Amino acid sequence: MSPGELEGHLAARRRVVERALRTILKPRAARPARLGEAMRYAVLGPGKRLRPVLTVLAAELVAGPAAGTRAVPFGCALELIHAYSLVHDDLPAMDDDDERRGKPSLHVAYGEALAILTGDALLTEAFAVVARAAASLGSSATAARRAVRIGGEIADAAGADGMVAGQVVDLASEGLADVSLRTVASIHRRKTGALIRCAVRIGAIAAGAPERRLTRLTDYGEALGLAFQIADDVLDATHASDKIGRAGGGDAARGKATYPGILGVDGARRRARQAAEAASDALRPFGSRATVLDALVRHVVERAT
Ligand code: GRG
Repeated sequence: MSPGELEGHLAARRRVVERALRTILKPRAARPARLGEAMRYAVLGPGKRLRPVLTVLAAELVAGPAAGTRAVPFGCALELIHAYSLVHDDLPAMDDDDERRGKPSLHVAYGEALAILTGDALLTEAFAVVARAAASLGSSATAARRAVRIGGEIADAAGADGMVAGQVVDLASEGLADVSLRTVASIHRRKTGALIRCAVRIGAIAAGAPERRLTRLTDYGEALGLAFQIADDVLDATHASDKIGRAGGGDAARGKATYPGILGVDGARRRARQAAEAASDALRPFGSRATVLDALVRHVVERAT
């Protein structure tokens, strides 16, 4: 599949996701206007929507286009959590970044207190979205079980054993001289990988994937998450600021533990390519129906080469 064809597939799903996000974030009577505005600023900027698009693609792969449409709100819930994580990550107490997605970070635009509260609101809203979307899976006991499972999967991926854990270990490792490859892998698996893996899984669960298919898609999501994070590290290390929406070189300046820091840029690229191969292997049972997911992981790695 050519890069143009892949972009066409992604853009179509991105449009549906953007529309749903705008509906989720429309002004509400009980919500302070400035909070609503800050939530929209955090979420509706020029992001790639990788996580919700993955959710939709995984659901489509398992059960066709209608299943993809039903999975949209679950993917949007993950995008709200992703946006909250970026807002909090940019805060002075964390990575202290003034820019995100080519714009002032939320705390620069709205102040630190509102940035913290916007993150809180987005995280909470994510679970409200899951609860409201549960009905879209149907009224059967099976549908209810799937919706509850999706809520649990999102909580596990985002919480104290997932993304938050990764962030805690990442901050604790900053500036340390000899962080092992194993620690870097564990930080990345939780900090970035957990939400990406979860995005694929909840799409598959919403669509009713049999467990053996879910296992393969989980393997895909894990390998994609790894490839994505290594590619981001490489782009940061090679100062490709146009591709990452922030100034490059930040990881090294902060003494962050990264793949290029340990393996060198070429070694990191090799590791990313291996992860992409593993992701492609996991898709094999789906045959030609999985060409978009396959092209996506290849594209993630090629961006960094
Ligand atoms: C604050 C609990 C807490 C967690 C923060 C994910 C994260 C954890 C911080 C982000 C730090 C960072 C820049 C990681 C590199 C990989 C990454 C997640 C990049 C941003 O995701 P994209 O590229 O962003 O999907 P867009 O803007 O396209 O949505």
